[in-house]
Amino acid sequence: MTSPTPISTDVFCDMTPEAQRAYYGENGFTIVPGAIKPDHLSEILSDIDRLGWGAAEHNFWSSPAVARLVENEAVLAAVRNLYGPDIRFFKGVYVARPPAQRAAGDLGRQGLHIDYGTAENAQDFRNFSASWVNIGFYFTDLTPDHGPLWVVPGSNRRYEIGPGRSLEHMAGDARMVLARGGDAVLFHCFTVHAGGYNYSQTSRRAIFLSYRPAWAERPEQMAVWPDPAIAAASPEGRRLLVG
Ligand SMILES: O=C(O)CCC(=O)C(=O)O
Repeated sequence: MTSPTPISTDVFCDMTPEAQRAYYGENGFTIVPGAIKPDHLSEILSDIDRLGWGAAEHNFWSSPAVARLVENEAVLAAVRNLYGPDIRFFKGVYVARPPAQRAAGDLGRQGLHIDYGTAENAQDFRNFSASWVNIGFYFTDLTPDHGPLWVVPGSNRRYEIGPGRSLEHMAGDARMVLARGGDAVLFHCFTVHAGGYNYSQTSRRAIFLSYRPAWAERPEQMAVWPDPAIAAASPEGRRLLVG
């Protein structure tokens, strides 16, 4: 796959809070370089080996070093800067991608998608929170062959796209992010992105932690418009009101 110059994580070093908000609003993602200190990262990697985690691990609490990431100061400061002081952590999963052979015709990455809505698991209604951010903490350096992250800058502001459908028409605008082990990438729930496949010799390891502003608690039941309003509506109105 051809790609313009990868987005350098250096751009994000020493960003002011104002610049971070502006960049995130414009592009739908931001990076906290070196969010995990080297000693902490070593602890995490040895815990993962010791505990024998496989391709996905939801009980990441079993590693105290990994669980500490939920309160990572640098990342929480960024999330609060972007979403306000009152935030909640609501979802997390560790994901490992072992080395794989490049198959003829494959994209070299997952399909482009957004995390809002059905996302990777149609049964997971937490992804329907009205506003949230997914954070990829990368434990290994990403390279073009080692699972680069792909993002479509500005796709968070594209209102015609939605979850659960092909977004490959945006592939020409996708940029590679070569995060380093210890970096955290924050992507808005509407930002189009995809994780790269791993054609290297070593496993690609990361954890994805999701936060939302407190106000974006998922309602137990979707509100519906009153029946009389629907009955009185034109066909166009009904299309807008029903479902
Ligand atoms: O593997 C990655 O870097 C991205 C993962 C991803 O697409 C997701 O969590 O929705």
